[in-house]
Amino acid sequence: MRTDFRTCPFCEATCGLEVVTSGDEVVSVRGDAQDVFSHGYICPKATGLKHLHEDPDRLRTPLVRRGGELVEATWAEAFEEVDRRLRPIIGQHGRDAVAVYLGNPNVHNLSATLYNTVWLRALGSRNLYSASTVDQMPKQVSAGLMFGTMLSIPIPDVDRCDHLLMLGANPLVSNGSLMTAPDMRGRLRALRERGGRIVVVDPVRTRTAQVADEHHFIRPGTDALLLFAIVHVLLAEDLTEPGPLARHCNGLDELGPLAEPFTPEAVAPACGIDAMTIRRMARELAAAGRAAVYARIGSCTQEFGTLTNWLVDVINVLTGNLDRPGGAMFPLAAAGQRNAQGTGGKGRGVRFGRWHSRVRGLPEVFGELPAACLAEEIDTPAEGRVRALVTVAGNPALSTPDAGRLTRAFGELDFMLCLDVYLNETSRHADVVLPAPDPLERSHFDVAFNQLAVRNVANYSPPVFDRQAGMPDEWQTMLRLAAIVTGQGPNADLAAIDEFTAGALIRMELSVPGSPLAGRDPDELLAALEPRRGPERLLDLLIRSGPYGDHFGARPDGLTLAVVEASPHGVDLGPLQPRLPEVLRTPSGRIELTPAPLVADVPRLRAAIGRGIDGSLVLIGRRQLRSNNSWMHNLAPLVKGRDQCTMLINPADAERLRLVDGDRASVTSSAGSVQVPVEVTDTIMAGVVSIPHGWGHDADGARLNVAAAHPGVNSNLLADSTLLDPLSGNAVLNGIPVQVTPAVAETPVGAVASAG
Ligand SMILES: Nc1nc2c(c(=O)[nH]1)N[C@H]1C(S)=C(S)[C@@H](COP(=O)(O)OP(=O)(O)OC[C@H]3O[C@@H](n4cnc5c(=O)[nH]c(N)nc54)[C@H](O)[C@@H]3O)O[C@H]1N2
Ligand SMILES: Nc1nc2c(c(=O)[nH]1)N[C@H]1C(S)=C(S)[C@@H](COP(=O)(O)OP(=O)(O)OC[C@H]3O[C@@H](n4cnc5c(=O)[nH]c(N)nc54)[C@H](O)[C@@H]3O)O[C@H]1N2
Ligand code: SF4
Ligand SMILES: [Mo]
Repeated sequence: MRTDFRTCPFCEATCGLEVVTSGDEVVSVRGDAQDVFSHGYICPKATGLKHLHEDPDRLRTPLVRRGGELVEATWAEAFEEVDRRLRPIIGQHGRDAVAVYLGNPNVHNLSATLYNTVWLRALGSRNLYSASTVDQMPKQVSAGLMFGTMLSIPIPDVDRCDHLLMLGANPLVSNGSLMTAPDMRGRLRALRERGGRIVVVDPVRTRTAQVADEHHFIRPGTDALLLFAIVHVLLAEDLTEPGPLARHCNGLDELGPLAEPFTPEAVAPACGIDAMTIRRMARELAAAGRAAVYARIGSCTQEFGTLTNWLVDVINVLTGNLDRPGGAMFPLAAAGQRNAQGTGGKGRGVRFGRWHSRVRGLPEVFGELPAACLAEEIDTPAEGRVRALVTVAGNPALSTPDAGRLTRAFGELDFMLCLDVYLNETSRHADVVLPAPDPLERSHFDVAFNQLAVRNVANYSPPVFDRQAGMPDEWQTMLRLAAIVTGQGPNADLAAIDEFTAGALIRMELSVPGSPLAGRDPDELLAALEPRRGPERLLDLLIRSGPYGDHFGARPDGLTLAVVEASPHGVDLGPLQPRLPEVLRTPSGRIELTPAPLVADVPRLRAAIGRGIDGSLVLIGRRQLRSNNSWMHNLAPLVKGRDQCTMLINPADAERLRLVDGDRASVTSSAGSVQVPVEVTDTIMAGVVSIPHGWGHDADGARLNVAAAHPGVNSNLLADSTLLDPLSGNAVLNGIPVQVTPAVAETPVGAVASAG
């Protein structure tokens, strides 16, 4: 029996786990009571580590399509096939003919966070897509414009906050997002116990709403109107108190005229929240000692996503709560945080639209194009068409809009490569599938989520198990791809490429103005990282040159990977600290409260003021405690019991549509149609229905035996890929107009008649 401590890689909460193993068997997975951040908290998904390790459907060998069938192949054969198929496409049609889609688990994977960029740079395609544009891109755009980098996202300092206003987030189910905070239930309870108040704004009375002091139903997609009305009240009633923030801000005086038309009375009919309540919300925010506004996926995947997320931080500034304890603060992570590099206080800021998508002419954002236009880039003929697709830890067939068209478009590709641990709705279309070690067979460090956490911590997890014979680690697969796309072939010397990668990262660190390593000899630094290789070498470099680092001996008490490794329960780097103005990377060196692209989008919102609620239905999504997007439905303990993929509908709507609990409804949008069992509940507001995403596991050719037994439906067959937040290119996945009717009796549940 052996006990290992490691960080759970499944969601953003980064809980510490105690994993007991015997040989190759996982005996138990429990919360690590000594973890410096999570103190023993876990959710039901944690034991998924055991079931994922044991899942007979999880891929352990590459698959290569031969004579139409995906068959097992050796790693050498698989890489040869990738080389044979991909190189001619690049040669004939250029690099942009290869599109890449990066899925969510990449951010939870150390190999991928450090090595995706290596092979993506080597490929050099402008057709890069990711789950970011079906998720948080609006927040990244607003944060980038206001503070200067895409991860300069203010995080609610929930442990010291007295008043928390939450929109479009259900952390009691999701365990928090863009707010890494294990045990949100405990943290929210503590907030209330110290006399604080929690206000939730959501079209559903969620579990989070149930533990709040106050919950307000809101018509989907109208959060920006509500928030602008709050800004209006703060300004009109002279309730703003930016205090010392004022001298760090540009644009304070421009907010008044912008907010002018957004009176509570004007926006109330569209939001479905009365004007008196909006005024009270604003006054209470202003009166609270330490308050934070926090908005998550419901606020992003909507028509006005970027404006909404901008207004969140405008209010945090106007109430004086940005960058102060108990307000919304900037974390300072140990490794890889762009807004902690070099001198700081100023930077290059962000630029968008350096290139545009071929078909719709949509602008690039942080190097990516909207996932909502991937299908048309494949299936629209003419010069510049995407001919090959590489997916890395993504399942766009279930997670991106107009999934029906995308699935058909896969059939028009000349080559498709999936790096994935399952043969699922997406990878079943691949010509080559390359699996990855399971999470217990690899090391872990949350480069991304430490930058979004309510407390500064660092936690490294070594692998629990050896990788099975022949299985490369995922960073090695990525280097192999780098070699293939640069014409070095499938048998290139990976050690040399890795050596080059580490050297390049060192030179990049040295070139940052104000780098603590300035003037040092790159070869000496590379030698100091010996004998580490792969992600550990890069991670050690990032930690040692980072804000807590030992700066390669210059600060002998500083942090190194070795110090973190020696602390199996994590290193506590303390509560969040004020970081203004050092955190800023805007060209002006100030917070941009009214960036031009955002101001230019305000008229679009103004036009929405007058929208009434006309009795039509709109669709939103939701998350479920025992589910993780599309990919943990093959783990039996997480899917046992009642059908989770149901449509929530208010009793008034159900009665009007003659639907009874347990009936099946047919749901139709401009993109497609699905049939789904109905759950009648007054926890959802009238006029809104909710179907979770990530289901629809009834596809031929997938190898998901458990998931196929309770497939559910693919809600993204209903999402219209033409509906976007224009500034971020983010898909509108909440607030989709739908028609609902009782389903025709003979059609089996889950059957799909896709239009579009
Ligand atoms: N309608 C609607 N759609 C949504 C959302 C919504 O709220 N509503 N939410 C959106 C959000 S927030 C997100 S993040 C996306 C998620 O969208 P995706 O990232 O496209 O989908 P996932 O379900 O996370 O799929 C992850 C894939 O990675 C594979 N995988 C898991 N671990 C590894 C690994 O270590 N290596 C490799 N190579 N593969 C691995 C899994 O088998 C799976 O195929 O969905 C989005 N789609
Ligand atoms: N158990 C579990 N945990 C997860 C995931 C999972 O699939 N399962 N996925 C992970 C991922 S990838 C992410 S991005 C995070 C997301 O984390 P959260 O943002 O907390 O996600 P949800 O639980 O979907 O909560 C979103 C809420 O927004 C509401 N909403 C929908 N439309 C609107 C709107 O227009 N306005 C307002 N105000 N509210 C609206 C929905 O009713 C829902 O309650 O969760 C992560 N954690
Ligand atoms: S809350 Fe997230 S990180 Fe914590 S145990 Fe559950 S899935 Fe893992
Ligand atoms: Mo996400």
